[in-house]
Amino acid sequence: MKNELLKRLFEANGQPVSGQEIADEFGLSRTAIWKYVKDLEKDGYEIGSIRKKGYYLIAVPDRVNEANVKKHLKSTVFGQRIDYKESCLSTQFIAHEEAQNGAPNGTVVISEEQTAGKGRMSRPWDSADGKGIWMSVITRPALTPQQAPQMTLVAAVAVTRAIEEVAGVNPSIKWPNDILIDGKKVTGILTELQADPDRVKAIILGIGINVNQNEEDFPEELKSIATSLKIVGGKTINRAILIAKTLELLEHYTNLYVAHGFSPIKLLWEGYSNTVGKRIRAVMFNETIEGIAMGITEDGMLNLKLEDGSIRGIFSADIHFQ
Ligand code: BTX
Repeated sequence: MKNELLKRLFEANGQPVSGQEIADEFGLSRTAIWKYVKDLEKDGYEIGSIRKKGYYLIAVPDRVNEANVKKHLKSTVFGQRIDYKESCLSTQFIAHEEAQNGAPNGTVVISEEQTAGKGRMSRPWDSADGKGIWMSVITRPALTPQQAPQMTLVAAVAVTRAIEEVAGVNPSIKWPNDILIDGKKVTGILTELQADPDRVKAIILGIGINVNQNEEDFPEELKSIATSLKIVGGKTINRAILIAKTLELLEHYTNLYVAHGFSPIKLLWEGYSNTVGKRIRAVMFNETIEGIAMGITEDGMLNLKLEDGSIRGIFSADIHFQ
């Protein structure tokens, strides 16, 4: 009911909405509607009232809750179900549990802050309160587990394009999962899998975007390697709009990948890549190799040309430019 009331207030565009009419429509008392209004005010909405006319919306909190995101959403599946938290350990933990319990394709867990946000290999992910986008998208594409790593690249293309469109900046992708601006990390993507041996049950895409942090919001150890869209572009970005655009493009590119294979994604990815052609050091969990990045394969592997001229494909590594 609270969401319904909010929707009506949004739709009225600042004009009053009659509490009595809503009460009648839903078979509630006017006091019940008034309680929902008070509840919305607790959530940070500013709501005015005019005697005999009703309630009107004055200001919306800078929150990435369901109503604020859905207002901008154009996707048909991704984001239709949103689980919003003010705070949590990690949206990734929640999404895993929800996926195991049968959450539908496109379910999104969004949190204002994470107190134990995580990157790959259990590294920490700094997730300041109200400043970024910390979300996990549960996808259930018809893919084999071997095709799952490509979803990191699908997500990277979607997020990069969304950032470009909404913030008007020029990000590039560092293989496999970093999105950089001016050489600093603005986004990280964590892809985790729930699968049977022959089919994907769910791919949980954890997406962390630094949006409205100022320099001083980053901890000391990240100041030289991390940046935000606000630092780069000089203006505050509406996070709800960026989430909606990201979900729209993520749905579009996931469908493209499932229907037409990796080739169209590969082309888009290479257009954004800052990795191809560079001399790099690739640190994997059991070895480190050096070579020139030649491009990605149809499987999403990064091809490295080694000193001896041989080509080696790698699926997952931390890469350093030399
Ligand atoms: P990664 O392992 O590639 O990057 C983690 C590394 O990035 C850290 O070791 C640190 O050096 C640096 N780092 C930490 N926080 C930030 C930050 N805010 N900005 C830039 N650099 C940082 C990348 O892993 C994958 C991150 C996914 C995060 C999302 S947020 C929603 C979801 N929930 C969750 O717990 N993780 C994902």
